[in-house]
Amino acid sequence: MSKLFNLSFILLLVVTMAQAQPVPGTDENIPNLMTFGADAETSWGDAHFCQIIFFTVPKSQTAPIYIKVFDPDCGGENDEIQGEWDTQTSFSLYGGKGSCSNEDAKKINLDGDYDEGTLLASKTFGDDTQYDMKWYTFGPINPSEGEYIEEEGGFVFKLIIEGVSGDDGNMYRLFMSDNAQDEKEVEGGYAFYFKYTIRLHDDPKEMSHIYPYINDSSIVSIKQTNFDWDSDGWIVVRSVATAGKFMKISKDDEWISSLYTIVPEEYNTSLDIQMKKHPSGSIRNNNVIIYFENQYGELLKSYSVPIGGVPKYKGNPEAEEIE
Ligand SMILES: [Ca+2]
Ligand SMILES: [Ca+2]
Ligand SMILES: [Ca+2]
Repeated sequence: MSKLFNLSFILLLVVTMAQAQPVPGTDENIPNLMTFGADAETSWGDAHFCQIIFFTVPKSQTAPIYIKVFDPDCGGENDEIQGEWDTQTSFSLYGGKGSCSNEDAKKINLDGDYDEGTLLASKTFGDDTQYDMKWYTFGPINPSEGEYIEEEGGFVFKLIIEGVSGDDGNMYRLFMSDNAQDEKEVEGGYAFYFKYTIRLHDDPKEMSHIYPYINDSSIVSIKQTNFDWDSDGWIVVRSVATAGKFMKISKDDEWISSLYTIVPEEYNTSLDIQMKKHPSGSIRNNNVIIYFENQYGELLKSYSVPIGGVPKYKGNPEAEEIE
């Protein structure tokens, strides 16, 4: 990656990173992240029982930061019971050398050295009413405890969420805050991920989004893969060059992939992956996995807010219909 590109990318980050630290992000409009216990049937919508989310703190930030988890327990409100509540979910925060640059941490599975780095904090939650619908706070954390990654313009932390045991679904949200008491953004900070396991809305009027970033001019196509979509509605990609193209969606307990061709206008822009439910609203409590790869099989980064803003189609407005 060239120095010039680095600089322009970081400038884009700086100007677009308001509201960057809730995960799922405000623009994503996704209700919750989801991780099932490792003993769950995959047909409930989780196949890996893990989620890895990265947080970048700009190098200008010297004051401590806090990583907060809303509803970290699995029980009571906001979670999905199977039989009785018996699920343990661990949240582990890593920093230091290798934590975020290790290639295994950028894969879909918990294989190899995905947990490389220094374990800064970890907590396992069961059916803990004291954390039900409440925030749990990791920190204070010194920004320099993250791994410095020049391409990201700062120190990066890795949060691994793992469904250790049990068969229930744990829903939660995350926030990187500059103080322990409430949720206040770290200026210029942001979150990114390579794979999302999420709960979709029940309300068909809501549209959710994911914003993978096309960072490299060697990308000629991307492959999207999703799991257990229950044939619910549509996934449509929009971009500066595409008014709207359908991507394939999976059935119950099924993986499916489809290809999308990248054109040069899309380099250094985000794609807007729109997830729209079927208007009948008949599919409820829909948990799904989605990720994107380039033609080399490397996972693309998606950002909790779109880098460079939500992409606007720049073609003929009369052509603005879904192909
Ligand atoms: Ca259970
Ligand atoms: Ca929960
Ligand atoms: Ca599902």
